[in-house]
Amino acid sequence: MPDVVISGTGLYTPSESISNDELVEAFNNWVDQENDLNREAIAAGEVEPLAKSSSEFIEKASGIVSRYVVNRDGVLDPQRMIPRIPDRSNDQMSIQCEMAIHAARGALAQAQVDATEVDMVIVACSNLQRAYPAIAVEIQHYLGCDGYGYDMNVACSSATFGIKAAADAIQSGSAKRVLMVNPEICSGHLNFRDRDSHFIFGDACTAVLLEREDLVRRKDGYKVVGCHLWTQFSNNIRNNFGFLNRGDEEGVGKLDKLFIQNGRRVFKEVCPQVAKHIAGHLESLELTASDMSRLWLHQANLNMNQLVARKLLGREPTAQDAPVILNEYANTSSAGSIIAFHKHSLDLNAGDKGVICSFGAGYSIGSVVVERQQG
Ligand code: CO8
Repeated sequence: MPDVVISGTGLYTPSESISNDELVEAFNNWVDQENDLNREAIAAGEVEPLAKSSSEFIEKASGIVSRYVVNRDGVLDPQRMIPRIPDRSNDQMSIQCEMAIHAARGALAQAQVDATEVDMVIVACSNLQRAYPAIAVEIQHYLGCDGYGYDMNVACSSATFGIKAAADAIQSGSAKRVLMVNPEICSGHLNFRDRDSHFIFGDACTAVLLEREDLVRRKDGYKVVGCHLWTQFSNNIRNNFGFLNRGDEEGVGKLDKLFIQNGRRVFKEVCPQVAKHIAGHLESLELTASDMSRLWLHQANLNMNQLVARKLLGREPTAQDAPVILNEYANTSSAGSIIAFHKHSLDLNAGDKGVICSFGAGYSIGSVVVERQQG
């Protein structure tokens, strides 16, 4: 079977961002308005007053300091708290396609590959803006790629599952060059009026170009040493939004049609599983954690990443061991581990190995062990 190489990565970062303080101010203004509206019922003990959010809590509980968003005004307007994303006509490029094309151009340039040489496009992300046609086919059209494309969704693990699908396609001979993109507009499905989760997500798009090893022009890319995927059903992270919602009018607009999670349970159940998953994957490749120069982990929670890295390495991880980008980006779902890889992979030497690992709803975990190639 031919080897597969990650020869390029790209990142699109929206131009607008929101700091914790700005987000908390909007949330607390809304809380004041709601409590004022319910003043009498609260005084009579019939209604519990809503509690305020705090920047200190957010940074301490998650490590998040700010997040990029496709639109900040709509999110920060206490009367709305939903991003403003105007509909586009069918003749215009969709917003997810536009983000993906920005990120894809970066990956193609790094790999010195022309879009016409790509013969497969995979869009792998948590939320797709429409049912069909597939966003991947639209990207294929606007970039001028050959072959075929499709969309897939494994929530936060979409990118690593997408890399596995791309590597399988190349190794089986279905494709030679695969563009795998992760256009995540998490602000679209986040309840900015939920104190427990309003701070968690941000928007971004990543792109990864994978090529058959004998075709690469950029010689110092990363060979895919192995991929390992795992899923187990859980309701602890869930979103019931879908095309059947209109079949029950009473459910339309209810809070379960947005992101909901039991964050504590997720933290407790997923962390040990991730460490076990990576250790098992490395063992199957006759490697150990000490052979890894870097862990590019899913970026959901700083404490979570430190716990996973500590369990794996058996010591306190340094910033070099497991780079963090969630302070600036928050959780960008499937894009997170790829942003970490994109920003923190150029300094490794030929022969150095690392693991990209994402985890999230499903539950799902995907790990990709990679090795830096000689330039
Ligand atoms: N401000 C101040 N205080 C707060 C706030 C707030 N905003 N929120 C909660 N508190 C209080 C609580 O009321 C509680 O108070 P008390 O102790 O008096 O009861 C206290 O703080 C502690 O609350 P928690 O136990 O909830 O806090 P945690 O320490 O557990 O931290 C986290 C909460 C940060 C959510 C943490 O549990 C966490 O990060 N868990 C893991 C989450 C995770 O990784 N999820 C993965 C989801 S992503 C994914 O799979 C993709 C989904 C698809 C994306 C779609 C886009 C929207």
